[in-house]
Amino acid sequence: MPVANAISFDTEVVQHAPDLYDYAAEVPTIDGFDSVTDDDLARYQEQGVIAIRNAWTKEEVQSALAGLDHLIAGNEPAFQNIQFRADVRDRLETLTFDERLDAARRLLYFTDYDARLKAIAHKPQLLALLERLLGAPARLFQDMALIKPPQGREKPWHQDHAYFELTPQTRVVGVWIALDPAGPENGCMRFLPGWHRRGIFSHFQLRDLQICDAEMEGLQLERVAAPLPPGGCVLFDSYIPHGTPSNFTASRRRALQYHYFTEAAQPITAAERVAIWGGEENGVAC
Ligand SMILES: O=C(O)CCC(=O)C(=O)O
Ligand SMILES: [Fe+2]
Repeated sequence: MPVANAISFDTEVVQHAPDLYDYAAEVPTIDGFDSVTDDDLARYQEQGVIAIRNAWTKEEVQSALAGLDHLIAGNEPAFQNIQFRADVRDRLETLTFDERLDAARRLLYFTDYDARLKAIAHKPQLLALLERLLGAPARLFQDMALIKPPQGREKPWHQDHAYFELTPQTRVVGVWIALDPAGPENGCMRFLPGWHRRGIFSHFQLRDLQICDAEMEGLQLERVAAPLPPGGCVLFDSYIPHGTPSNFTASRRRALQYHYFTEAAQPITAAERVAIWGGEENGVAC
C-alpha cells in the first residue's frame, strides 16, 4: 500500500519550537513480551500506547542492523526503496559503503528482501500480543526503517492513520522498535496518551504531513516520552498523536516501524483519504 507523501530529508531543515516535544512523564516499560498482563492490554486501550523493553534480544537487534546495512549497501539490486539525504541523490553510485550508511534516511517495504528483518516483524510473541490487541490475527502491511542522524530533522506531530488509505474504522497497531538507544535528546518518541480517542485531526503539508502546531502547543503536562534501549518497542494505536524532535546528539538513532491490521481492513482511495484527513485541501485553517 502506498504511503501518502514522499518526505524529503535534510533539505531546508526548519527547526521546531524548542518546547514542542517537552514532556512531563515517561511511558512505563514492561519487561519482555511474556510479562504483558491483561492490565497492560487495558492500558493500551485506555492510553493508546504501551512500551516493552527486552522485546527483541541483542542478537536479534544485531541481525536487524546487519540486514539494514546489507540493503543500504545495495546488495539486493531488486530493492530500491531507500531514501537518501538530498545532496547525494544524484551521485549515489560514487558513494563508498560508509558514505551510503551515513546518507540513508528511510527504507520502505524491505521485509521481502531480507529474512532477518522479516523475522523481526513476525516474532511469534509479537504476533500473539498483536492478536490480543486487535482481536484477530495480525497482518503486516507496512514496514519502515527510520534513521535519524545527528542534527536529523523532526517528525512533526501526526496520527499514522492519516497516512494510510484505509477506512477510519480499520484498526491498526504500530510497532516502533529501537535499534540504537533512543532517548529524549536523540529523538525518542513522544505521545499524547488517551488522545487516540479524540478522533480525526486534520493534517496539513507543513514541515511534513502533520497536525497544525497550534493544536499541539502548550501540552507539556499531557505529553509523555518513550525512551527505549535497543530491542525495546512501543505499540501504539494509529489514532494517537505522536512525533519526534530533531536529534540534538552526536549519535545516530535507528528504528524499525511495522504496521499491522487484520483481515477486516478496508481500503479507500487517495482522494477519500484527503477528504477525511486533509487540512488545506478541505479549507481548514491552520
Ligand atoms: O522514527 C520517528 O522519528 C517517527 C516515525 C513516525 O512516527 C512515522 O514514520 O510515522
Ligand atoms: Fe508515526
